[in-house]
Amino acid sequence: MNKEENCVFCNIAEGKIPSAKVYEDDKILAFLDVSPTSKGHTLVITKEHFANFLMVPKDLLAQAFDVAQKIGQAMVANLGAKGINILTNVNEIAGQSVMHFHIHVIPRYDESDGLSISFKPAEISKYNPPAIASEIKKGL
Ligand code: DGP
Repeated sequence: MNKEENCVFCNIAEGKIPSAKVYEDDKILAFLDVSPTSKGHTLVITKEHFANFLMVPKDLLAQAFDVAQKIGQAMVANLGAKGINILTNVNEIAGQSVMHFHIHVIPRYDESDGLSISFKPAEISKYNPPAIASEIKKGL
């Protein structure tokens, strides 16, 4: 299994750094974020080291999202969350600070909790939709 010696999440997965665990099996671990944006903010990781979402094999990715879904359901049922944000950042430009794949599962309670996500909408015509769609399709 691929591990990185100085990776904080590899060290959490190996139990070398303590964490408040929410779920664990042989491949996946979920634990509370040390800097929570709301009560119960949880991170789901693969125990094996992958730098980000784009690098994770699809069977493992499916397992990680399955755990994220169950945790989201438990947050609604047991913490009183009124909604959930699922977030996975890829690279620094997108806000990734720990370079080990993780899914944020963020319970939402009201407008004044710690998270605000805003989109600055532009006109879609600015981006030539058929050309952009065809560039993306070429890579699939
Ligand atoms: P991101 O910015 O998407 O890479 O999120 C990384 C998250 O990891 C950030 O919300 C804080 C959390 N984090 C960083 N170090 C630790 C740690 O040692 N323990 C725990 N529980 N969370 C950590």
